[in-house]
Amino acid sequence: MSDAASRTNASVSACFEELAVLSEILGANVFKVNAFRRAARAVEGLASEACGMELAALKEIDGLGASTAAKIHEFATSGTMSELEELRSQVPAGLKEVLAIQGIGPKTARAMWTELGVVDLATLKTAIDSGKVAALPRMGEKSIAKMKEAIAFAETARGRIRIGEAMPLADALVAELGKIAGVQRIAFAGSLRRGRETIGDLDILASASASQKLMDAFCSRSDVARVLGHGETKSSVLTKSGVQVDLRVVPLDRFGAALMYFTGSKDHNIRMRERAIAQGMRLNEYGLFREGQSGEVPEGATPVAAASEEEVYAALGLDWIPPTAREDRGEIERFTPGAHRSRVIEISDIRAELHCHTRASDGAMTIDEIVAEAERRGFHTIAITDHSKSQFQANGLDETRLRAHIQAIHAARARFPKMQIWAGSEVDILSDGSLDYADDLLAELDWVVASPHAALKQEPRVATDRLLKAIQHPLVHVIGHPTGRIVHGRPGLEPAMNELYAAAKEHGTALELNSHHMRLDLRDVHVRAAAEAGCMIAIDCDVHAIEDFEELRYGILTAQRGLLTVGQCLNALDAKSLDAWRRKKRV
Ligand code: DGT
Ligand code: CA
Ligand code: CA
Ligand code: ZN
Repeated sequence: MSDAASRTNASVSACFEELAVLSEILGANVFKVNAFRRAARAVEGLASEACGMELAALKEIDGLGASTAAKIHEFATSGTMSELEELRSQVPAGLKEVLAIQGIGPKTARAMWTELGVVDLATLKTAIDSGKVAALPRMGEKSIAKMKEAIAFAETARGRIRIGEAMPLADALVAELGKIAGVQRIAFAGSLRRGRETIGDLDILASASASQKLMDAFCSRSDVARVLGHGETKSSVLTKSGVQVDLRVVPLDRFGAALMYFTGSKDHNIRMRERAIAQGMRLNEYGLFREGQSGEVPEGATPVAAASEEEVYAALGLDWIPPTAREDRGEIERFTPGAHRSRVIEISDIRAELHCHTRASDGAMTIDEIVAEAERRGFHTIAITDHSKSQFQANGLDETRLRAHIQAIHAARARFPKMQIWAGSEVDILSDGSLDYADDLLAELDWVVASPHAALKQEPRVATDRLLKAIQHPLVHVIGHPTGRIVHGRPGLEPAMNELYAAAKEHGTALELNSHHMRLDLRDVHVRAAAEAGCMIAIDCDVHAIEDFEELRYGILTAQRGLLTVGQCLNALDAKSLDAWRRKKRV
């Protein structure tokens, strides 16, 4: 989290993109706007760090000029661009939310702002309701209806961040604070520990011999934008990226009870407190206590259990309940000692990646690089599934290129004799449910993932029929990201999920749990229902670059929330069984 770490090409590129958007809103000329956009793309594609380069070298880069190169230089030394700060001060902060609404670009945002006084979502809603937005040029009834929908969606999502953003932040914080002298234990709790797809705020719990020192360090980190509260046992800060972090310090011998309390969920905690009361005890963040003669817990009483979560659950007559199951969805029955339960999937069970993209379409790696990484991770199988021809913006493969790609993938087998390497495709499910390649070509592929990418606003019935058709297709192994939703981005298709589960089971087609934190599709409740319906689930990372393999962590948390058992996860099968499962679709 040092400053140097934030001066990456991605952050430089984001600055230029923001410069482009802000100057467009402010009515700058199109050449200037385009120069910023070009610079954003140029920096994004650089192989080395722009912030480490000399000014003269920067100017030579295709897509950069004297002025944009100077801005990079400024960013490298000061961590910001003065023109960007200047523009930010001229544009209302709330316009960012307005721009994030689908269908509102910088030009429309500018018109709404300058002509209608729209400065944030609230004023946008007022302007829509008063009919003023409809009076803008090129603004149809349909686009206004879509806008309203998008506003409602943005409002429900507001203030929460995706797990893929929260987790690295929490990991870094725990590692950094854990190094401070006197810190005995430290862990994150809350919705993040439960593995929810979005997180409201981060809850960190620590035990420390010198709590004031830890609190001071926490509140003075360079990443802190505002200190919301600074006490000896509880402090809260807002980071520069707008995330609230709460830190609580508790006695070491009460750490388990506190961890349990602050992990939640609230509903789970309520169930546990009721259970304690029914057994003549009281449960709070300080421990589990036996009530005295009066029916109250005496002052200064020693807890029955408090140091570890295991002890607290055991004293309540339960096995330890994993945080992902603490949602008051039947976990008490499930974790009663002696209750039958099949083992839920874990990250170490995963031995195959069945959805990934190479440079042939929109990935960053070669075939050999992907296979080598899969092998390094201890996987036995990799299926290469580049995009099909309709995905032209993702450089999807036409029939000729795909046939050559199949050859190239098969040729890699000689170089990786221990790996099971499959030539596949992520073939588009077109809006009517037909596939983007003809059956004869699909039959030449070892592995077929069929996914919806476009037409994601279909009526539920149309969407259901479209997906059913793909599930029933005899050559399709897996339905990739079945709803096409983006967490915080778009709701995606809303098919009758039960019909999909039934068909998937009947036709032996697996449903994907796409692990990427932007997708998590199927989502946790879907996984649970699909597993109960007897479907097979493929947990894949949709790898486009080497770091995407790490997204598996989010897929596994989601699968655990869905109580997916090892036996129902394709990627947990041994190499032979997985191949046998694959061949059922190839006779
Ligand atoms: P979030 O932050 O909205 O994603 O969700 P959580 O679950 O992290 O909620 P948060 O940060 O408000 O509180 C963390 C945990 O602390 C929560 O899961 C349960 C516990 N907790 C907080 N306030 C209360 C409360 O008023 N009653 C009970 N029973 N538990 C609470
Ligand atoms: Ca929280
Ligand atoms: Ca909190
Ligand atoms: Zn994909």
